[in-house]
Amino acid sequence: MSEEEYDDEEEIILSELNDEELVEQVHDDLYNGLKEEIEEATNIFLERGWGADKILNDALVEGMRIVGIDFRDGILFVPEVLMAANAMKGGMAILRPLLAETGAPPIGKVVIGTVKGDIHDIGKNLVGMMLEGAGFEVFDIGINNPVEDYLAALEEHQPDILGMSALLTTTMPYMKVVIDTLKEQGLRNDLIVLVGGAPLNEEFGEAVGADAYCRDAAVAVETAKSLIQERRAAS
Ligand code: B1M
Repeated sequence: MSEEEYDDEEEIILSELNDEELVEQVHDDLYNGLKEEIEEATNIFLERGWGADKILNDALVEGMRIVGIDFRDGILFVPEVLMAANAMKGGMAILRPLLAETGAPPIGKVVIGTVKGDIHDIGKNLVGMMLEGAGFEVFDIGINNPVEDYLAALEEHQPDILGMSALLTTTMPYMKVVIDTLKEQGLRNDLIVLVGGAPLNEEFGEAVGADAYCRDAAVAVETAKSLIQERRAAS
């Protein structure tokens, strides 16, 4: 087969796929780190009336879950996963304003960041977006944050909530360093501390002294809302 014929046969017109095929294709395109295709597919879903949360969960997050499995099993390596993450961010950037759409005044302030030694930020970004969408004012301090950066952000923004993210078993204990420092400095009781990330669980959240562990972004939003309400009712 000539190169031209091969190309012709390979070309997939995303807009001609039905919803189910397009979801499958997004999983494949994420796997292959194809950012433009992910952006195009995200826009097609929106044109077809899909909600931003459905696109996020069924197409993007599920695609990233598949990438994670092959990364774990040594089938994909860091450069490929970085490309997948970059493609995912392309889709998330389109969905961000939709997830964050809210006319309501802020219901609370949140400082959120990934802990020292850890550069994973997709989940944290998602949590930040969903919190914004729920009406919180969110200050995202990025990745690889030593305790000093958290303290500086708390001082600057005076939030109601501190959110910490960790994706590695080697970095998750750093959350305790941050919380212990807050205690030492007499700041702990002024804040609701929420923690999250794939390797954490409820027991870990309790053990490090957080107010709650959040399994995913939706739980983070619900927990943030209910703990803020409780705290305001108590005062
Ligand atoms: Co990394 N990595 N990675 N990685 N990576 C994992 C985490 C891993 C589980 C993969 C695997 O082996 N299966 C594994 C950790 C194993 C372990 O610790 N036991 C791993 C490893 C080993 C590594 C390196 C060490 C690899 C290496 O270099 N040899 C290295 C470490 C770098 C470092 O941080 N110092 C590394 C590097 C990378 C990339 C840079 C290539 C890339 C990150 C790109 C980026 O984030 N910009 C990457 C990725 C993408 C992954 C996987 C594949 C996907 C993570 C992700 O984005 N998930 C991941 C495998 C996996 O988790 N399945 C893996 C999607 C995201 C939506 O979910 O982040 O869980 P998640 O967030 C959820 C919830 O956890 C929760 O809500 C989010 C939304 O629902 N949540 C919060 C998260 N944070 C929260 C904070 C909150 C509340 C809820 O605060 C209020």
